[in-house]
Amino acid sequence: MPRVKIEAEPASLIVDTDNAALLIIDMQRDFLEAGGFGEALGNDVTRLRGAVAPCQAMLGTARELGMLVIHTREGHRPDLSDAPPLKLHRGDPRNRIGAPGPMGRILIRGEPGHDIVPELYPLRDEPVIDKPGKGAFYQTDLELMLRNRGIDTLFVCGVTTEVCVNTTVREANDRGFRCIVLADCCASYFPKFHEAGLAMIKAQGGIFGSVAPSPPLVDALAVLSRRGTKRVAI
Ligand code: TIU
Repeated sequence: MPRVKIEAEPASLIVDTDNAALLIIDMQRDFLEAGGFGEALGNDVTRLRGAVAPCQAMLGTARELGMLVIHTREGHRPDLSDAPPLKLHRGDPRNRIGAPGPMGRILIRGEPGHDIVPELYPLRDEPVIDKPGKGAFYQTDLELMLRNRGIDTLFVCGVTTEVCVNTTVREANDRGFRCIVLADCCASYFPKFHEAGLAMIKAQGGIFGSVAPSPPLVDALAVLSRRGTKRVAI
């Protein structure tokens, strides 16, 4: 059984990597690049760039090991029928969901801005979950996919720490999945919210999950890969 020990907070953990998946949340051009949804909301999108390289390293080592990798994207159908009016009517009408922007219609499936940044682009066999909400379990088949593959542990990366990452981790926790949030692989437009988002997850004995830095995990997974303990894909 391929196992890694992770020095996480609030406590160290042992993970059987055959039962773990890497979940990369919403690393989309709409959030990370100028002219997308994140900027339309008034944010400085450069604040998220720091998470890209750590995510790339984690993604590379997960792929080498044959770990299940799942990507998510927040966005809506072109006819907006899956978007609650409350969400649609938020903010300046010129910058709302569905409005035209330099990367196509804002936060709409199929538009360039909705897609994942090139550095972390999914491989053909990696599931991509299109989600209408902040949480990756809400109105998606993510839970079914995880249960079908016997996954009980999620390494969670992505943006933003306090919004879609936190919402997804809370949803996962209620469904019995253990989450290990990789701190440097997540980012927020607000550094204080990034820290608070991580603090809320690991407080009270890990009330929603655990938090760990990615580099030691990347190294430990690389050792497993070299030993040839690649997961047999289902
Ligand atoms: N606004 C913000 O911080 N985040 C989102 O709207 N979506 C995600 O976090 N993906």
